Amino acid sequence: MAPLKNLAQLSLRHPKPKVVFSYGTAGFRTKADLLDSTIFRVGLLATLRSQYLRNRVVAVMITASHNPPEDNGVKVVDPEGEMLEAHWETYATSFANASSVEELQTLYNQLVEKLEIDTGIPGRVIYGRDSRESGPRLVAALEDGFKVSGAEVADYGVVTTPQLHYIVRCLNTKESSDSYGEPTELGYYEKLSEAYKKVLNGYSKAYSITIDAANGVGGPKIEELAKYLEGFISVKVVNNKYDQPQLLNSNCGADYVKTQQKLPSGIEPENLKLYASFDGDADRIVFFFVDEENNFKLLDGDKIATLCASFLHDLAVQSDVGFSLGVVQTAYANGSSTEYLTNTLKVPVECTATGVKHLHHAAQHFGIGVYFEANGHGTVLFDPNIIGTLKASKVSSPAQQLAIDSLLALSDLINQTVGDAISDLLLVIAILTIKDWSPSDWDSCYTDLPNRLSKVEVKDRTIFKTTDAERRLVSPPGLQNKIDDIVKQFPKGRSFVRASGTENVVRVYAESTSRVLADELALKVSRLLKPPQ
Ligand code: G16
Repeated sequence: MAPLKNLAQLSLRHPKPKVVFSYGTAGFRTKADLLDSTIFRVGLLATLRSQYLRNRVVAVMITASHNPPEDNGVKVVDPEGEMLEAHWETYATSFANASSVEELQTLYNQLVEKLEIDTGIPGRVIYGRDSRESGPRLVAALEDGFKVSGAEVADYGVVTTPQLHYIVRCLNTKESSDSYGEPTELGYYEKLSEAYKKVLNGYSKAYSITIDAANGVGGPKIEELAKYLEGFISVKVVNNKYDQPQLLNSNCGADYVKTQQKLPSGIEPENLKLYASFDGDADRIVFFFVDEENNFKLLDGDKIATLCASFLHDLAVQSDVGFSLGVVQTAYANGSSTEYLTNTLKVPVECTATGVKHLHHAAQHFGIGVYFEANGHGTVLFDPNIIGTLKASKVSSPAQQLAIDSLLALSDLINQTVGDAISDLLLVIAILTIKDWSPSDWDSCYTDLPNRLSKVEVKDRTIFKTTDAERRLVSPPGLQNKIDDIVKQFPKGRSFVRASGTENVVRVYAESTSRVLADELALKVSRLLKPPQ
């Protein structure tokens, strides 16, 4: 095969640093100044992915989501808006780690040959980025990659991650009978707002909510959406300085609120009123409120999952269509939430490894699959066959018709491609409005076991290997037994350790019957990870 035109010349502009890259939980993620070569090479890989899929459009998102401002990242999105297929993560990793232009060219040739990719097809790739300062520079590296691969490309500018997932699916379904919508930001706002109005059919109460936008891209986008929902929702956005990227995720945002279990800066709460926090690229959301005794109350991904599962379960029964509904969680799910789902709501619960890609696939096995990570990342998937059945149902009562209409509208309101803070916000508000529930009604469904999520910096996090959906360590040898011995000393104790796929840390999760005990358990397990200095 002839060498790629310009590869040698353009590679020189993007030299590889002496770092080993790995396509992690959500793509490549590290300090932004190390990512130039990786993103240039992702340009080549994304083009090949499109060519392999016979010219379907794939997307590239440049974001580091909840990470600090100096980080950045990149991930490839498949044509239906799903995460990149797992084998291709390995190819991406090998491209990123090629130590010379010659090696990169060889890897490229080998992949083309192995998968019989027709590189005569141009390849179509769209791309977008979050509001980080390093974004434009990294976009330029990506565009250099496209100059080498000759892809047909379109730049969607600063968008939320879920908007790009939505757009790529729309582009790929444009001509088909299951068209997902207009492949534009405008199309996204119109689709969500129209669906919201349909879900709320007959409920006229306007909902007012304050949102902490983490000083990220979600702020201007939710303000834009709110214009389409005047009279239905009223949104006040705080931490909305998306044009000051050094403030991104700083003392605010979904990750801060979840891990610190406290209010973000910039919020002076009114008791019993609902608030929400987005993360930096608006693919996660958590809610919170302050009760009458001024206690901070977190309504995280587990609470969202249980709220949605119970609401959808009732609609499923009323629709009389008969399909399975299940919930997918990870090991980070609070033990009380799993117990509530299993014993009170009586819905099946599955546990997968961390990472939307794992939850998403597991949720596809259900007629309606609700998946949420405790950190607020999740959505609800409707099996396309269920949609068909709902549409074709012979209706015997107005109540049944209402349930069917609601389910169909919900399948449009809920982003089917990936967890989406904006879509999830509307979903939760719609459910609370229809149920006429206050935040404390929602919170009182079950009581979380007190828990603590800590980060520990270690010399080499790659030695931490897990099994059983990340609930147990198999390496380093002997460490799991020591954790088990500590856990036994705590009532309702549970703790596990895993290496983060987005930050250079090891995460320690602990829960027990009181905050003090959960903190103590987390501390004791954390100490095991670091040999005494
Ligand atoms: C990403 C993934 C999530 C995951 C989170 C933390 O979220 O999409 O599925 O829960 O990272 O992963 P880890 O514990 O491996 O660092 P985001 O919002 O940062 O893209």
